[in-house]
Amino acid sequence: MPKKQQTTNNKPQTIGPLVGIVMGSESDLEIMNGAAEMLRQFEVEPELTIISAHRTPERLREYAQKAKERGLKVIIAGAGGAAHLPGMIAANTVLPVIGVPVKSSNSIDGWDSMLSILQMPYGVPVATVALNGAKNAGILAAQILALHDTSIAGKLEAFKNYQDDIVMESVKNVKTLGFRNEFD
Ligand code: RP5
Repeated sequence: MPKKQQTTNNKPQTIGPLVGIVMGSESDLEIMNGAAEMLRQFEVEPELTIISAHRTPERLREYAQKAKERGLKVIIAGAGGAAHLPGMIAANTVLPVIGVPVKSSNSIDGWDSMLSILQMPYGVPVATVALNGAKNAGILAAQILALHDTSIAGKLEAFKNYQDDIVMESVKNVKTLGFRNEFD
């Protein structure tokens, strides 16, 4: 459901999605859904669709060129194999693009996708996360939005604290196994 915000004349106005998640094929969805799940943890509901750089080049161009005027702030793009989607999205918009290399069925162990997304030429950056790192792409997108949204920033702080708690729980567990630790 799109969020509503109160306008000055008190009529609620629908806010469009702030993050667009795109991927080259439906076969990428299992991985790319991680970005959507992560964003929902910060109460950001992204839009999500399929765009293939090679099979739907016109659709790619239209999506990237209209993204800013449609109100998107960040685009997360994932693809496998010869993964030109993130780079070509970045070529057609000034919005920040986060690239997710996907280890797909047609991939040479993920390397083709990683290098295609990582090795962008000067002037057209793509912020590349780890292979299949869609969850981190979701967190990074939330961090970008949090620069201008204190509510998302607060949720990110809570997420960091939660991660700290999980590690400290492990520290306690490992201590009980009898290993030497003079730090804690
Ligand atoms: C890429 O080729 C897609 O992003 C996907 O990772 C991979 C395989 O696509 P399908 O053959 O499953 O459509 O373009």
